[in-house]
Amino acid sequence: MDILKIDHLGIAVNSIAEGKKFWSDILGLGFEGTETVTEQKVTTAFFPVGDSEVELLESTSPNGAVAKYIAKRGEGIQHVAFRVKNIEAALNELRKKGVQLIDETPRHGAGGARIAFLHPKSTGGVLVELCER
Ligand code: CMX
Repeated sequence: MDILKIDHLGIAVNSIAEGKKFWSDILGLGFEGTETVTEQKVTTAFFPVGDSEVELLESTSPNGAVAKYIAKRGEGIQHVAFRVKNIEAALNELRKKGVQLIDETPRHGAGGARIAFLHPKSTGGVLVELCER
């Protein structure tokens, strides 16, 4: 499978407005505005860093994946996203290798990306996102 780069690091926060104070106001990263992905019950904010990005994730619902993550572990890095050339080919390869997929087929993510998650139980405890743009 062709993994091109780390696309972004997803960081779960209670509030993007609060999180932005560190990532943008203090570190000086650019702020590209927010986007709500209703299907994922999350509002996202991207901060470009060189060829990758930091993504802050604020839940839109108490039963969303990000809210559940914060309730269990507190704020912090929630997932690592790899940019792949062909997401279907990557999922097929991982399926054959016995990796537990959360998404059998790609779904819609922020910024028009097609994304799919791999289960942390199959990856040594890290929620991994594949992302094709
Ligand atoms: N990183 C590492 N481990 C995680 C995790 C994370 N982000 N989220 C959950 N886990 C662990 C839990 O700690 C738990 O481990 P134990 O069984 O050892 O306690 C295990 O995975 C299962 O967790 P759970 O609480 O039983 O199940 P959930 O209902 O919380 O579901 C998961 C977990 C990963 C399947 C679910 O959160 C999911 O489908 N995530 C993918 C979607 C997502 O996170 N979307 C938000 C980002 C949107 C975007 O970037 O666009």
